[in-house]
Amino acid sequence: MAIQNKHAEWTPTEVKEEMLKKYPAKVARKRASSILINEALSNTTPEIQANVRTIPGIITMRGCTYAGCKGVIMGPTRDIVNLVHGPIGCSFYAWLTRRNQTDAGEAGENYMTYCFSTDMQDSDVIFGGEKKLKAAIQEAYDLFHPKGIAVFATCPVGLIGDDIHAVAKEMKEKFGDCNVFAFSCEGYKGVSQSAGHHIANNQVFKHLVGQNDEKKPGEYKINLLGEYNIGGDGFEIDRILKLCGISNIATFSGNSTYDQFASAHTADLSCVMCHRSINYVADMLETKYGIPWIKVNFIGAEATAKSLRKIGQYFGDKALIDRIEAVIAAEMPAVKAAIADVLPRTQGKTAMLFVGGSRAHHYMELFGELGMKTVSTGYEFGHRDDYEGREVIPNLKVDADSRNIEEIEVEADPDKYAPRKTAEELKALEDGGFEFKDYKGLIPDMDKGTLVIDDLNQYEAEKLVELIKPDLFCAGIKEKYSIQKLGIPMKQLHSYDYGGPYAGFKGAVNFYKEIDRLVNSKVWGYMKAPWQENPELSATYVWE
Ligand code: CFM
Repeated sequence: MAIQNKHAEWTPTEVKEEMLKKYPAKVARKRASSILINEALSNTTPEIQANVRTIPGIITMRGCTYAGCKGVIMGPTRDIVNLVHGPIGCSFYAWLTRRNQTDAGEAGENYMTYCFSTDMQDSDVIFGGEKKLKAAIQEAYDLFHPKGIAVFATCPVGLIGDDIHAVAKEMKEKFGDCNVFAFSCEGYKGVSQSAGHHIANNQVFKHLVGQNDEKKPGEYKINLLGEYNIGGDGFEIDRILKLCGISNIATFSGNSTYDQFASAHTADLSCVMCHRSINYVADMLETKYGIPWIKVNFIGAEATAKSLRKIGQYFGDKALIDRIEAVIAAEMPAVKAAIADVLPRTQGKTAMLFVGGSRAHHYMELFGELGMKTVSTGYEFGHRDDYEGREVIPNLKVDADSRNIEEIEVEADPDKYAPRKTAEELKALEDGGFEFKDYKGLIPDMDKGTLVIDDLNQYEAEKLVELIKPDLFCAGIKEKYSIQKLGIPMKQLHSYDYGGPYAGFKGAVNFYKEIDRLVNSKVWGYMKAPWQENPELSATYVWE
């Protein structure tokens, strides 16, 4: 039966039951804890199960630890050679597949267009791959003389026990003018790419941050953490920051360079976009150097304005605050005009968002601006704090998988620690409602009765769409075609379907137009897959 694009009459409890019905009892029990019907209580946030292993047999939307480290955190850095120690596929399939853009300028170094790999073979797995790794590092150095070479471990490297850190150290000492460091980010290391973020955060902090003390020009210096310049988002944010007179010392890691990481400790405030992937660096920058951090969101015009105002409030300088207001005033008319144009066609439509570890939350802002309702959402690999807020962190269960990831000890630097604000200044800001180190999570922003689902899988996604029939489904490439075959428009929120930017003011306008086009296109409603008319095969599960 083809799905009609109208709202179904299922209650959230029935939807949940339907989603779990086909599972064996044990699987259903486990999945039930990850499917939450939001009660949106005013005093407490309901608890969800997150960051646990995907049940074998389930087709998850998640990626691996290596993907989170090499692809997500280090991938967007253009002048570090990212060398993958492993079979060629791990490097090849991570080669320019994430749309993190970069602009190296006329003479800038850019190695992102290269695919570096040790191309491990059977014999390396049997006899060890360290020699080959050494040779590959040497070759990269001879060819490019980069400032840094980062080595990434893939699954077989961990299994055979190659000591990539020893090799990196040896080569670093040998070269003298090239920082070589390694990441033990084997794909199996954690339950998802989230573990890779943490591993990358640790190593970037240990090996890169704090290397360059040179004072950068600019008055209001910030770091932008957790912004990866997908589809040019970072370019738009940088444009706005520049207009406001705010200097971005380092972006972790969209359009970034070696030197940005090395200078991050000279900024006076860290602004965290994607909390999930980079909150560790934000905390470490504060502990070691005294740089406070705040949560920001540049997805959505209102959210952008709010974030800019928050930065202005932090620095507390009238000239900056006025300039920020002037920029908002200059940018908003185009945004308002675009909303007025699309709103009659988008108002009241519904969306589902299932993306990584932060966008499912951030994009709710943009849909809100379009008058659209997010009826179900969830992360692939968010932790409970991304859902429920940072206050749950002390209560998070440390299981075998989290214990696998190194927690590095960071202390105040004896020479470089300098609190950016006095205790009184901080208190005055906080008394005025300013929030440092805070992230409230996704659940409090969801309406009562909506479904929040962690690690949604292929089967549940189809079921959810069948039952609730949203006007739009947002996820990634793995989900795209199965959703479209159900007759529902699908927008990729990882890669933006070759579109973007969607951040900032100009990005918001791009997004409004794109969503208007998608939710008002009739074509998906006409779709009928061949098997919907003539089923060729029907089957039952063994336990039925
Ligand atoms: Fe952060 Fe990201 Fe995301 Fe993420 Fe990602 Fe991404 Fe993402 Mo894809 S760092 S958690 S690991 S915002 S690649 S730019 S879109 S899953 S929601």
